[in-house]
Amino acid sequence: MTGQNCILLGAPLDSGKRRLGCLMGPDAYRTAGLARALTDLGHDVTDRGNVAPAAFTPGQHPKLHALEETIAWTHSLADATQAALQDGTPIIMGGDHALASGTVLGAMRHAQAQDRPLFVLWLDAHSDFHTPESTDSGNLHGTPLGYVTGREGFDAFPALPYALPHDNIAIIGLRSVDAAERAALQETTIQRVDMREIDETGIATPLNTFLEKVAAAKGMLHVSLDVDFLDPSVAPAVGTTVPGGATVREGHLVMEMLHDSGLMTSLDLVELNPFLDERGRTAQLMVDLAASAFGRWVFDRPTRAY
Ligand code: Z70
Ligand code: MN
Ligand code: MN
Ligand code: MN
Repeated sequence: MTGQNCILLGAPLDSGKRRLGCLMGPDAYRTAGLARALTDLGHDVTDRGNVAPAAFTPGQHPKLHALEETIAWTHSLADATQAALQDGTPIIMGGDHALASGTVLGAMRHAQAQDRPLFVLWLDAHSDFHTPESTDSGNLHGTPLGYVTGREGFDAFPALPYALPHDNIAIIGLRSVDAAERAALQETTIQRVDMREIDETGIATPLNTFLEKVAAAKGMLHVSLDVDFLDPSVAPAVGTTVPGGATVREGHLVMEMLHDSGLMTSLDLVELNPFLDERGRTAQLMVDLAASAFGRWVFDRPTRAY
């Protein structure tokens, strides 16, 4: 594959939960050398700086934290992601996972304009499938997949052009799913890959199943990588640590397979909290994983044809 046009977008959104720090994420990725890692691989890289939320007036909601701010970010990030997709491959440097309501919405609009289906790969310990009603925590970073699939209760958010079909989604890395999310997920055809399945079959098998589906549909593919997909022993810089996560090797394998597939059209890097990091090691690991997704390799090998 020849060089891509990588477009870095900073999304210092910290409104999706109460613990602060993800707003430092974009600068941590810049400090860890994300742009340089991509240019070293032969890509063109443009850093468009940080996106800002649309204008909003903070309100008081009995349960939901920072609803208006999160909605304001959803508007601006959808616009910024859609615009970047017209020029290249956006890499969104988060920011907590509430930002994906905006980035996936932008990707949905772009895919629709291209008359192509959008697929979403969610790499996460959590399913983030709550609605504003079903969430116990009130943290909207637990809701973006609920929003983009058209679940109820998101009336104050930007209107969706269509509901993202369940068949177009895979969640890999699951090990912390709330009861209400599990009940709702089990009613869907979303491909749900928990750590047990990864242990039993390896991570390549379910990922191949999904990538084959994307390729057969000539789809676009948005990938949303939550730091807590990884085990906290190797990625400590995250507010919600869940033991038993993906290894460094599993993380790289997923990213290498994404590169070889040639299918990924946009990428979120979310939930990095540099305030909780140890000498930048989590930021560095996320940069290395991104590099694998853009073609860093050890040896050439015949690539699988999807
Ligand atoms: C829980 C909730 C969550 C990410 C934590 C956790 C949600 N299901 N998502 N970290 N990325 O509060 O709704
Ligand atoms: Mn808007
Ligand atoms: Mn998440
Ligand atoms: Mn998570």
